[in-house]
Amino acid sequence: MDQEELWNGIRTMSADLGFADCGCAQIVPLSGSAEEGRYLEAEQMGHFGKMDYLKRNVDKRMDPTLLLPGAKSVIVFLAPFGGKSIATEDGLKYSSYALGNDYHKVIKDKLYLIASFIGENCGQRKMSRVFTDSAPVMERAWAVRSGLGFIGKNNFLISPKAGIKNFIGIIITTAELPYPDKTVENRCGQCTRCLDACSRKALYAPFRVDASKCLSYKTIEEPLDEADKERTDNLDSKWIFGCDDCADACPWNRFNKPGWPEFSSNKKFLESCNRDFWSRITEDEFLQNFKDSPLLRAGLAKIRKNISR
Ligand code: B12
Ligand code: SF4
Ligand code: SF4
Repeated sequence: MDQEELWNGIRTMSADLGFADCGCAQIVPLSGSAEEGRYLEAEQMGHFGKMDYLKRNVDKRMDPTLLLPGAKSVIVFLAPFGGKSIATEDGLKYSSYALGNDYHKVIKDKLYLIASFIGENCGQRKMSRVFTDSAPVMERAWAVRSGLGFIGKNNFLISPKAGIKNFIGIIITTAELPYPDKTVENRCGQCTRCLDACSRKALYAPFRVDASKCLSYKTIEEPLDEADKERTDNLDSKWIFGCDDCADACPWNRFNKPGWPEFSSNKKFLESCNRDFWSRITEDEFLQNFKDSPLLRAGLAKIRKNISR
């Protein structure tokens, strides 16, 4: 297969597997780029909080050939999770990305099929690795470089075709592809809805997130022993896992594609997970009920703490 045929095959498979879009970019080291500048700025300003994994492997983050020697291309896929967050009748809110099966596995299973296709059809065997939120890869930066969209003032990769509620999946491969020469200009205009919606002021300026203040960090990533006396959700409702305020405020939601069913498979069950449920459930029951869910990452003790403060 020549490069064009290979790329057409990848695009067809991507659509057949339900991805909302895909794009590719030639690998060049990001060291010295604007993306690296913004990353190092965030680190130096202490915005990564206790997410120490962001401070490690910065060399790999800036150079995908350190993850796969000889890599030539990054292929980026958008997996729609669609939908809105949910709230229990007593006001506990769960983020829209967490209503189904763990997206890492769901997306990677599909990416492996595409990686096999690349290996089988390149003439000589090509190597590929698949990632989704699982390694030091600058996923949003590569999505932009692949021509899939622009970074909004809320930091999201926004696709003019497929909106804002999309996970990013990545294949890094030694195969070469016909790289499209397209960039999507920022289309936020004068809008500031996401900044206005962020109750924590974690979005402290357009395009700038202090992740250490973000409710997504607070409810999932922040170590349990970190006291957070300032936490003030509104009186009627409380984010228990993740936060959608800056995403839900965005007018680009109207371009969202329907989310994959796997990403909302626990919706009904979570709607019943109220304060009483969380006070009664045992550790074993939690592990059993949430073994395939993104909520497993936070753990029972953290979720209980999120409810109590
Ligand atoms: C750490 C992390 C977090 C942290 C920090 C987030 C942050 N904004 O930095 C926390 C826990 C807070 C978090 C929250 C969320 N996350 Co998160 N997170 C990540 C992770 C693992 C690394 C991100 C990172 O490196 N952050 C550091 C900052 C500095 O880098 P960045 O966000 O990638 O931003 C770069 C681009 O914007 C790039 N850039 C490229 N072109 C341009 C152009 C301009 C003009 C600008 C300004 C920037 C820019 O420059 C920046 C620095 O290089 C990625 C997966 C990955 N490996 O990339 C997922 C990821 C970013 N998260 C994701 C999701 C879904 C979320 C949540 C929506 C979950 C939720 N509902 O609670 C929230 C959204 C919060 C928000 N407003 O961003 C998705 C985003 C998908 C998308 N469409 O953008 C990702 C890509 C995971 C995935 N594979 O789908 N997350
Ligand atoms: S996810 Fe919530 S807390 Fe984090 S930046 Fe967006 S609105 Fe602010
Ligand atoms: S809410 Fe408005 S400013 Fe924020 S990302 Fe969406 S379009 Fe851009």
